[in-house]
Amino acid sequence: MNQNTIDLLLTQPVPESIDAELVAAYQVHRLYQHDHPQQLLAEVGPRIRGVVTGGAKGLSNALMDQLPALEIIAISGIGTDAVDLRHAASRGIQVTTTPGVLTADVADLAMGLIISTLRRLGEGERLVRDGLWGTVNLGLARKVSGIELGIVGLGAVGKAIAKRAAAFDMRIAYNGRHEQPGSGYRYEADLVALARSVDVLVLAASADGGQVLVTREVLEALGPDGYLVNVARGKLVDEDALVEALREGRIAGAGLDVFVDEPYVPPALRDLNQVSLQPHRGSATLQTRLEMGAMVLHNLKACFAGEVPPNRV
Ligand code: 8YV
Repeated sequence: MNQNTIDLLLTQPVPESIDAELVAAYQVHRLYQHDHPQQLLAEVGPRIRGVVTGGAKGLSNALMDQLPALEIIAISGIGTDAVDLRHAASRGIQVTTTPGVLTADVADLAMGLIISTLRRLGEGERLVRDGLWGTVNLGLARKVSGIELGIVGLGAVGKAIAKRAAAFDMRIAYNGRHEQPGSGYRYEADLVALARSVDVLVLAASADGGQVLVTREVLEALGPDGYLVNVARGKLVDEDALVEALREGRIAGAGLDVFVDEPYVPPALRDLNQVSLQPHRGSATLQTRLEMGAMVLHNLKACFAGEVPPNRV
């Protein structure tokens, strides 16, 4: 079959070379380039057989339902929380992800946010850039090496964070659905108790269950000397409670790569100095995005060849 007859919908950009490979094999339609997406959907929606999207963006049921010929949702990412898997299954639509290749990047960013937040790198940089060195006293930071680190979700990313944290002499505890005997880290079944016992709580859990893990109570337990770092999903946190806790000094600071309603970031968070912010950059390195793109291409190819895609969820 001539693959060029297959119509694909891209909800967000992919690296140039991956885009070129998609264009060589498929009819590519770019939803993100359209000011009037409904116009594009009215025109090509009935022909679309594949969607390429990101983990955070996913695909709404409303959009899925405008694509009657859809066979595959190829996620460039690991999170499936923004796709209704049951709805997709009921339509016989396959969903694929790109596991493994982004683990190191996300763990690296978690360490970056821990260091940036505790050592106040953003504030220091702003002070230097603003020409205020020697005029304004930044105050002392929080030592990173040797802290007690609580990891929420000891999956691939959580384990990669633990491995890196060990090199910083951090003592590691974790919370998750199950204890993982043999991990070598302290398990704490109660998230409030974990928050109470650590200096930094880092979120690396999946949001598939739709649950808010970091509640007011968890933030209270983290306390005025505790920090929250999130490289998983914004919706795992009660964002309003987080803003309040930060404003009132009931936690010490936060390092955030993800937010409830991206790309919206509550203005209060942008105003707070003790917060490090990133625009969802966990897997955003060229090397990793190329590997993710290659997996997306394999998954699409297998699906349209009538085979089981290698990374079907
Ligand atoms: C990116 C992610 O947002 O893997 C995920 O679930 O959230 C990130 O890697 C994204 O998927 C990039 O397309």
